[in-house]
Amino acid sequence: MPEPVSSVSFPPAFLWGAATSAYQIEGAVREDGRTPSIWDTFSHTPGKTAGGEHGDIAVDHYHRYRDDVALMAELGLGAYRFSISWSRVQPTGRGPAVQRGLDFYRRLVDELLAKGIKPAVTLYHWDLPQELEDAGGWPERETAYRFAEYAQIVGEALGDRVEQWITLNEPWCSAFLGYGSGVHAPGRTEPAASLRAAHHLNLAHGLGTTALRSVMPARNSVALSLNSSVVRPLSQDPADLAAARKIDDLANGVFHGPILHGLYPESLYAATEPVTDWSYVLDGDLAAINQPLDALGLNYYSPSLVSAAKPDVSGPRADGHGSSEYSPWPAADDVAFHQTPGERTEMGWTVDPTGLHELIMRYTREAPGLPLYITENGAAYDDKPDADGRVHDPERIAYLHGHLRAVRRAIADGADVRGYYLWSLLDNFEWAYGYEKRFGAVYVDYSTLERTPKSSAYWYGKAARTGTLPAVETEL
Ligand code: IFM
Repeated sequence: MPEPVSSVSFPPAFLWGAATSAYQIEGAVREDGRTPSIWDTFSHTPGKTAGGEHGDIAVDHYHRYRDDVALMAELGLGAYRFSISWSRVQPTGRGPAVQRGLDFYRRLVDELLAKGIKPAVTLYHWDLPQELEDAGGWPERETAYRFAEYAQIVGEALGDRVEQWITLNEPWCSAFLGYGSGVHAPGRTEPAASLRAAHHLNLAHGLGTTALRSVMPARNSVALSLNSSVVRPLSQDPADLAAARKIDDLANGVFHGPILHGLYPESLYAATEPVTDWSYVLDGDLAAINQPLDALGLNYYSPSLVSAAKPDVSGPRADGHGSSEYSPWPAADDVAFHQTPGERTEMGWTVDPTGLHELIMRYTREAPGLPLYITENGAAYDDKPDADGRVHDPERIAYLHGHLRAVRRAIADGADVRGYYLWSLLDNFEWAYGYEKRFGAVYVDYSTLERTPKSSAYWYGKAARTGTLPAVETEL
């Protein structure tokens, strides 16, 4: 018998959080010593973002963080995942820290702790200091060493109060959207450089983990957040299965291979041979990357459906990662992406909670014993206030309900999922899409920056306070 909808309960210690990232919400890009990151440069380059929008003000969280924390507390959230702007802390990407930059995060953490909300810090959510990109960016090995230095600085400053640490958010996007398709900063379209970037991001994770642990109390947890793809083949045809395998290597194996198992898959080396010889993987790198983790963060939105490309078929790419004439997938011109069937969000991403269950179970097998967190999950919809100024978003409630049920089902199936961070707390700057895609549980009026919790925020807050999913039709 299917479980009655209103009785889906979570373990008492389950963390109910929301997530954001620095460039998407902070604004204040020229304050207190902060210098440009690659996203400042990219978003101010004509033609790179929808309507030329940028994060100069974003949702002004830098000045409104106290109100935002108060809102989280009123909703009943137990945890908040945010990222640190590297160029606020180290304006040139190297050398001593700017204390004014760190002080902002000290104040934010203190405010969260005072309200009983657990902070989770992400060190890198895509905003590389521009000076480091000018020196070559992630395709250069030096950037990994610079990241370790930065990790140590932030660990020293906040490690006494923040227990949950995430080194990198979605390194796939940094490497392959940033240096492959160029739809993200720094906007380079160099397949070989995208694979070098992936390796140096892995190295940065490993060196950063070691640096954090050298300065933080042992009780703290170090993880990273992967946007691992759930890759499904269009058919059981061997060519389609091979296409799915290739994308799985390029989306997942390229990161979890070295991080969890200390090796890159042989099939990845073989598939990428036309593009790179991997000579930048130096002796000792794989051991440096393969640091024991305390947890793994999974970000999930939608699955991918792939097949072998048919020579006579061409058409728009359907891999959901923005439009570019360049592919983010190196050496994969023989793979075609298909739209998965079903209802879609404003991003065009299919709503499919079964993918989240599948992903969790995969990592339960891939990394037995490693606690998992869903560090991002959510949906963009075309939310608008009604005549009374209230924002009703029943589609988002249904989305959250479906995906949280999938998480609960995975726990029942033996997965050790410890928490869930809704993406996102607030409507914000959705990268190349500017402000037109609203992922927030809290609506932001971009002309006044006024915040209005949507009905999904109240629904999710109730789930957080009770540990049980309210019925979807609950009017809150
Ligand atoms: O907004 C992004 C976030 O920065 C990283 N993960 C996906 C989200 C939605 O696209």
